[in-house]
Formats: sequence, structure tokens, C-alpha cells
Amino acid sequence: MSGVKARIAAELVAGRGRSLRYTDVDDETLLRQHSPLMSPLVWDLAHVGNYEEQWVLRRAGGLAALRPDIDAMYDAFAHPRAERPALPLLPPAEARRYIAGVRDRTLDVLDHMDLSDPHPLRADGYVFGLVLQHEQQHAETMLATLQLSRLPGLVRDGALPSGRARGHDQVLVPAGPCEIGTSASAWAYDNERPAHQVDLPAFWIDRFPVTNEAYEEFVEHGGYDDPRWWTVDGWRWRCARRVAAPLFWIKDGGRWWRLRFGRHEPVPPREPVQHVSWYEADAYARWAGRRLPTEAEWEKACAFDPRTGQALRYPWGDGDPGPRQANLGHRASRPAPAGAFPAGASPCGAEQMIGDVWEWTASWFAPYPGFTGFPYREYSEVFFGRTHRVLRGGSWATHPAAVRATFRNWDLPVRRQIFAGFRCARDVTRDEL
Ligand code: AVJ
Ligand code: FE
Repeated sequence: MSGVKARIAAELVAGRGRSLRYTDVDDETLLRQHSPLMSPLVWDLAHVGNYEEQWVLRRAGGLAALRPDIDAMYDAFAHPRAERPALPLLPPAEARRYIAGVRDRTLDVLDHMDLSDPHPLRADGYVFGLVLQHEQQHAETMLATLQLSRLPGLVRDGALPSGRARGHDQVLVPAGPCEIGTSASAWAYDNERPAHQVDLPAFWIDRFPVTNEAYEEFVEHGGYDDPRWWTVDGWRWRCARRVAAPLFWIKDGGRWWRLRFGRHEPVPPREPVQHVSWYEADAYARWAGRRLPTEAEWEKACAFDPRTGQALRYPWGDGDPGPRQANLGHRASRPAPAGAFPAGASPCGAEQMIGDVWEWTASWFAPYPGFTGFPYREYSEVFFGRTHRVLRGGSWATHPAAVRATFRNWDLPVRRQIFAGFRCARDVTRDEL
């Protein structure tokens, strides 16, 4: 096998390992809907296999359908999440057998595929990048389901570097044009394409994501009780849901605790805050006299290298993420404290842009100029508009294969079960110029 094929095979194995680990629980837990926001875990499990069957085996590999009868059941658009538990889903053992059978054939298709074939699904192994990123994205979704289920287990206590610096520190990103998105990255999604220039004025951005201790000040200073800090929609949401702190925070004995995979623990002051909605992130930023960065600002702070005028694949360069650069891939079931990854700093000095927590941006999820939907409209296109906000940078639960400086994630502004936090930005004032 070629180096590229060996890498694809290894990434496929890694993703499947996660899917199986996160579903290594009793059948009742797999079949139950732990939250109306999430699918039963067994739905995700068979869905990743069915996606792989449709894209790798049928469309790219030209094989006959194995289970066309279940396509509709695992089509995310045919059945909203709330309906999924009522479907005649494959029972766990059958789901595991089905996805293993698909995977055997996938490896066979890989073995025989000519990766220099110009067919858009086959060139550079695009279709394998598609399914392996898809499975990793669902692995993260499964972790969010497990966190919502409040079941113990699957919590990992892997070591993470400790933080060094204190918060509130901002770095300056100089004015000037910068390349946003990519046309070259072989496995980039349609929504990351094409590369285009954006000219931005100078701005300041936080060196670190906002920490729990900084966010707690907002909570304790009545940030949730003052409509001045909230947008109209945000205030309405906060009142209707009676939100007073991040999801999974509980006040007891005069201090804040958090629930993490079924365990209560004191809120760790130096970790980035997570489980906040876009509305909360936006309100905090206004309270702090700042704002959320736009996604172009975020990407420039993450990847623009003023020495070359080029954008890097990651803040530290083009090399794959290493353990000293970012907290990715579920090493531990939490973000690392602010300042834990000085080796992962971007050229402008921003840290922890990749990994730890997804970061909400000010931007709606919208197409780049020249966008073309590929390979299907339902991946990105149907979500464009003033409905979903863009998140960047990946979380501790994101696999390295499913994040890079140009990667765009999106969600509704009310969502809090994802591993999302934020950092703030602000304009450069006249006397700072
Ligand atoms: C990019 C995380 C918003 O989970 O809805 C999974 C990824 N698309 N299956 C999602 C996705 C199809 C998507 N997000
Ligand atoms: Fe999916």
C-alpha cells in the first residue's frame, strides 16, 4: 500500500476505534434517547456505517448496495433527532456487524483504487477523507450525548500540561490582506472552499479562550440579569430557559461545581469555559467591553504568517498536531488550562486556537464567494443563512483529522451541549494606531 493509503487506513481504524469505544455500553443505554437534542447512540453507530456504504462502496467504489432498505432510517434529513428512537433501528449487535461488513469492503475499495483518478470522489482519496472525518465528527457528537446522559464511565483522566499565564491578555493582529479558506487542501470540505483574500483592519484578540474564572465574574456580577449585555433574541432565550450559568454548572455551598461525565467537581478556574451558547458568549463579550471575533478575524489570528504573507495549515505551521501543540483527540475528557500550549502559538501569539474548546464567532454560517456544494447539498448548503453561527478550532474531543485552521463548524445560537467556549476581540482604538 502507498503511504497515502496506509495513512487513510490508519485514520479509518482510529475513527472506528472511537465509535466502538463510545458504544461499548449496555443495549438499553445505546437505544435510549438521552436528550431530544441527540440521537440514540446506536443511531450514530449505524449512521456512520451507512454513510460509508453510500459514499465509499456505492458511489466511489461502484459496488451494489448492501442494505438499501436502511438508507432512509439513517438519513439525518428524513428523520429529525426527536423521531429517531421510534424508528426500527438496527439492534446494537446487528449495527456492529453491519458497519464491520461495510468496513471490510471499504478497505478493499481503498486497496484497489487509483488515487490519481480525476473522479472528484476518488482523486487524492477524497471520499475516504470524507467518511473518516464524518465518523470522527460523530464520535464527538457521541461524547456530547454521553455527557448529557450523565452516565459515569468514558471519562478519561489523561495528563494534560498545566497552564502558565493569567487571562485577559490580548494580542494585536496587524491590518492587511490575508488568505481565508483553501483551494489546495485535498480533504477540505466544500464550505472551506475556495481560498479568497480578505482585507481586515488591525484588531486585538484574546491570547487564550475565556477561562472559567473570568466567566464566573460575569455570572457573579449579575451578567445574566442585565439585558444591556444581551441581544434581543439572547435575552428572550435567557428568560425563557431561565439560564443563569453555563450548562452543567451547579452552585452548592457558596461555590460553583460542574458535572462532567457524571462526576461533580469544583469548576477549574484556569480551564476555558465550555457549554455556553452563542448568546452567552456574545453577552459576556459585551459585558467585558469586547466582542466576538468574526470568523475571518479568527482564521487570520490562527493561521496568517506575516513573515511570508501566507496562511499556515495550523497556528504552529503545516505539521500535524502534536501533544505539545494542542489538546485534541480525547486525551483527557476536558480542555487544558489557559497557557498549556505555548508551542502551539500562532504567529501573532494567540494560543489554544486549535483544540480545547470550539470557539463561537460573530459570523453566520454563509458560503464563501465562489462556493459550490460538494459532494451533496445537505453537507453545508442547506445550513447557510442567518440561522447557524460559525465555530472554529476544534475541541479536546475533536480528532486531528477533523480540524485545521480553515475548518468551519456551525450550530444554532442556543446550543450548549457541544464542547464550545469562545475568546473575545476588539477594534484597535485611535490612540493605539
Ligand atoms: C459540522 C458538526 C455541524 O454534526 O451536524 C455529521 C457534521 N454532517 N453528519 C453535524 C455532520 C453530517 C455536522 N457539523
Ligand atoms: Fe452524519
